[in-house]
Amino acid sequence: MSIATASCSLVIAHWLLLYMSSPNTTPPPVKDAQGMISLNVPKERAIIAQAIFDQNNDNEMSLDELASLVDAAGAEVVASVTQKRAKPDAATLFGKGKVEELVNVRKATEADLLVVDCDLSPAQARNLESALKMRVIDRTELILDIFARRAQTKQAKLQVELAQLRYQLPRLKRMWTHLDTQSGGSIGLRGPGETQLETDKRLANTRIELLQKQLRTIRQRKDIESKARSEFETAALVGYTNVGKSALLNALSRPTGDKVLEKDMLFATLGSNTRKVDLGGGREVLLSDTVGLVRRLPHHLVESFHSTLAEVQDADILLLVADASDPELDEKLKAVTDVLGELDVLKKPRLLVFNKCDQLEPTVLAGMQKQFRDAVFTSAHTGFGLDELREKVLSLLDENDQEIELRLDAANPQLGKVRSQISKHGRILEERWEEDQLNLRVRISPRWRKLLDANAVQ
Ligand SMILES: Nc1nc2c(ncn2[C@@H]2O[C@H](COP(=O)(O)OP(=O)(O)OP(=O)(O)O)[C@@H](O)[C@H]2O)c(=O)[nH]1
Ligand SMILES: [Mg+2]
Repeated sequence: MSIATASCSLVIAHWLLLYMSSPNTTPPPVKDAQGMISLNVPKERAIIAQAIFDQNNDNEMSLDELASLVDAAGAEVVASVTQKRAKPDAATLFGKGKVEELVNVRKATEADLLVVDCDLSPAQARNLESALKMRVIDRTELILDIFARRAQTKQAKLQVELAQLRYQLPRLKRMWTHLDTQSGGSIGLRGPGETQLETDKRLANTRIELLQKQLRTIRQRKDIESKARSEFETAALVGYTNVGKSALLNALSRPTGDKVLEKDMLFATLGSNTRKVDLGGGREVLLSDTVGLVRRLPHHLVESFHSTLAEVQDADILLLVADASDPELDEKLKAVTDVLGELDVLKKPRLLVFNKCDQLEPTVLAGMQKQFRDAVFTSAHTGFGLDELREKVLSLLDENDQEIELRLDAANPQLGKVRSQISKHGRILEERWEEDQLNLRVRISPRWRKLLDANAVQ
C-alpha cells in the first residue's frame, strides 16, 4: 500500500474503487515478517527534501532521520535534496530553481513521491504536486502513515485513525482534486463538486465523534484497572524513539514479565506496557514503557495519544531515556523535553538515563559521566548500570516518601499483612512493642499513606 493512500482512510475507499475497476489484478495481501499487511508490489521510490530557513534552526538536523522514517513506512529513498533560503515560498515552499531541480531529479530517478521534512500547507502540497507531477507528502503525513502501519491494539488503531481524520479534514479538497487527476475521470470520481465535499466533511466529523466516544470508553476502563493497582508507585520510561526504552523494561523486569517488543525501528512501541520491577530489599515499582517521541511530533498525534501518554502524567517519577551513542543526542533530548512540557509533567521528579553505553569508547563514557553527574549510564544489552539504575529509582522514590508513626493493635488480624506491605512500599525505620501495641516509625509513599488513611490504620 502506498504511503499516501495508507495515510488517509477516506482515500482508501476511493483507491479501492480504482483498484477493483482495474483490469490488472494484483495478488491478495500477504503478511510480512512483522505481521503487517503488505501488497506484493515494488517499494515506492521516494525523494526526500529539506528546506532550511534563516529564522528556524530546528530544521537543521540531518536528513538521516527522515530517511529512517521513509524506510519505516516501507518506501525506498532514491535521492535527497536540501535548500537553504531566507524564508519559505508561500506557494511551493522551495524556490523556483529548486522546484525545477526536483523535476529533473524525479525524471532521473523515476521517483513516485516527494517527502518533505516539514509541514506543508494544503496549497503548497497541491502546487508542488502539479509542478512535479508526483505525489507530495509532508513529515506529519509520513509519521501518521507509520503509526497506521504499526498500530496493533484497538486503542492505538482508534487513536491513529482519529489523528489522520483530524489532519485530513482541512485537506479533503486536495484529496479529491488529486484523485480526480489520477483517475482521468472514472465513474463515481468525475468532478466531485462542493456537495460531495460537504458530505465527506460531515461523514468525517461523525466518524471523529464516534472515535472520541470509543476512546473515552477505553480510557474509563483503563482508569478502573489502574485504580486497582494504585497502591504501587509508578515510574514511566519516556524518550525519543529507538533509544532502548522497551529493552530497558525487559532487562529490568526479567525474568518476571513477558518480553515486550524491542526492535531497531522507529515507533516499535505504540501502546504502553507495564511491568513490576523489583528494586531490591523487597520494594517494587510499576514501570511503564511509553510510545517513543520524535522531534516535531505531529500535534494531532500528541492529542490523539493523550490516553496512552496519560501513563506519563500518572507516573510518580519519570525515567528520561536517551541513546548515549547518538550524535544528535542534544537535539533529541530537547525535543523530548518540549513534549514533556506540552504534557505539563516537567515538575515530576525525573532521572536522566543514558542507554546504549556499550556503544561508547571508554574515554567518551568517562567524559559524559563527568558532565552529567546525576545521570545513570546503562546498557540494556550487557546489563551495565542496571543495579545503579534500580538504586537511583529507589532513592528518587525515597525522597518522595513521608515519615509517619503507626500504632497497630496486636489483636488486629491485618497486622502481618500491613507490616509486609509497608516493606514493599517503603521502609520500616523503627519497630517497638508496647504492651499489646506495635509502634512503627516508617517512611512510605504518599500513595500508600492515602491507602492507610482510607483504611483507618494509624
Ligand atoms: N547496543 C545496544 N543496543 C540497544 C540497547 N538497548 C536497546 N538497543 C537496541 O536498540 C533498538 C531499539 O530498542 P527499543 O527498546 O525497541 O527502543 P525503544 O526506545 O523502545 O523504541 P520505540 O518503541 O520505537 O520508541 C533495538 O534494536 C535494541 O536491541 C543497548 O543498551 N545497547
Ligand atoms: Mg519501544
